[in-house]
Order: sequence, then C-alpha cells, then structure tokens
Amino acid sequence: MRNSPTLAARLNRGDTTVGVLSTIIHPNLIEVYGSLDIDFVWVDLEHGGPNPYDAERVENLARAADVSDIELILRLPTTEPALIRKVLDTGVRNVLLPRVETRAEVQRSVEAAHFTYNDDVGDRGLAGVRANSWGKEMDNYIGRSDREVQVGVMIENKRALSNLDGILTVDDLAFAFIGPWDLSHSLGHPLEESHDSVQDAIEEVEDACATADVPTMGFVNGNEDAVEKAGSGYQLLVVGSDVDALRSGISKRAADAVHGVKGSE
Ligand code: 3PY
Ligand code: MG
Repeated sequence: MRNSPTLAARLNRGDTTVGVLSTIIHPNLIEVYGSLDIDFVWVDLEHGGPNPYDAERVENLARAADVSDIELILRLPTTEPALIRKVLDTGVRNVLLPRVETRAEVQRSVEAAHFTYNDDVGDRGLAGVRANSWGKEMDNYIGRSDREVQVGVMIENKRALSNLDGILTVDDLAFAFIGPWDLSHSLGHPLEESHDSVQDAIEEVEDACATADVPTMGFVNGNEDAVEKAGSGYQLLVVGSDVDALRSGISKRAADAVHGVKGSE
C-alpha cells in the first residue's frame, strides 16, 4: 500500500519527480512501473484507454497504483466537472486536463476537485466512495482530499497562450504541462517542435509558469535535457512512453540477435 509521500507533498516541497507516459493501459503495467525507481505513471485517457466514466476500470488503475506505491496522474479527455468528480471518487488523486482555453474553464474544473475553494464551499461531491474507503475514513476526508488532490492543465493551443496569465493564476492549480505536439499544430507547424515560433511559445509558457509559481511538466530526452529542465522549473519530468520503450527496446534486442546469428554464420 502507499508509503511514499503523495505527488502533492512532493511538488509542494519543490522536488523534481520522474515518470512515464502509459498509453498501453492496464493495472498490471502500473504495478510494473511501481516496481521501478520512478515517481509517477501518467495514464492517458484522452487519446485511448477505457471509457473514463467506467468507474470500475478507473478504480482498478487507482488500486494498482496504491498497492505498488506509485503516483497515478490520469489525463482525462475533457475538463467537465462531472467527470473530474467521478474520477477523484475512485481514489485517483491527480488529474491532467487537456486542451484548456480559458481561466473560467480551468477555475470551474479546479473548483470541482475541491470541497473548500477560495475560503468558500467548493464544487466537489460528498459520498461514501473508494477515495474514503467506502465511507470508513470520513473524519478527515475533506481536509485530506483538498490537500492531496492535484489538478494540472495542458497548455497546448493558441487560445491558452493568449489567456496564459489568467489560467496560471487560478487558485490551487497544481501544475501545467506544455504539450509540444498540439502546440506546434495549433501554431501552424505540426510536429516541428524546434520551429522558432514553437520554441518561443514554449519559452513563454515556461516563463509564465515561473512567474506564477506553477510547476511545469514536460517530456525529457536524456540526462542533459533532464538537468536543464529540472533547473528551470520542471518538477514533473516524463521520460517517454511505454510504446517508445517497447519499440526501442525490442528493436535493439532483435537487432542484437540478428547480428549475433548473422555474425556466427
Ligand atoms: C501534446 O504534446 O500535445 C501532448 O498532448 C503530449 O502528450
Ligand atoms: Mg496534446
């Protein structure tokens, strides 16, 4: 079961965390990640995976993360408050919202994740659910949930860029992911991450996150990139996806085997 500090605690104390993007979505794989020396698994329900409204499937992902002591970040396909509440009830603590565009949208979503918000009543629903051991741990549930739940957003389109300061100053926004693929597409240079206008936009988001004191999340490619990003406000480093790892790992093993076979002929 969980022994390590939550992602909220790690981010609050300024730690840099390392994780993986999981697009092959299964509880068993989450347990495998739990056995590795990484801090989080980011599961993508925006582009694939089970129906995010299927509480049983989502509960099983949360269960696997709990038993193997790894933090789960679930990317949802929408910013809908009803979906956010339902997913948090399963015991998932960290959600990542895609394609956000305005401050009002983000504020509505973050409020839906909190029982108390801006010293007032938040928009989270109260029930006996997996997140409170089916009603057994109600005493400190509200305070604990509000401390632990983390809502992050993807900054990945032009509208988000033009509303950046408003979005990043939403109370209790936990982190921002700079999405290079959609951002490059939105800026008219699909998949050209190194294009000047894409790089300028990425830097603009990094600077705005630093000013607003919002931790950033992003992909890293190797040691140098990780050190550089960790030094410039990235507290959630994603080392790639399971599909990438399979592709490169199996290709290399197959190439080594073929080379071995050919070499001994
Ligand atoms: C993007 O780069 O657009 C992403 O959503 C990364 O997964
Ligand atoms: Mg995207």
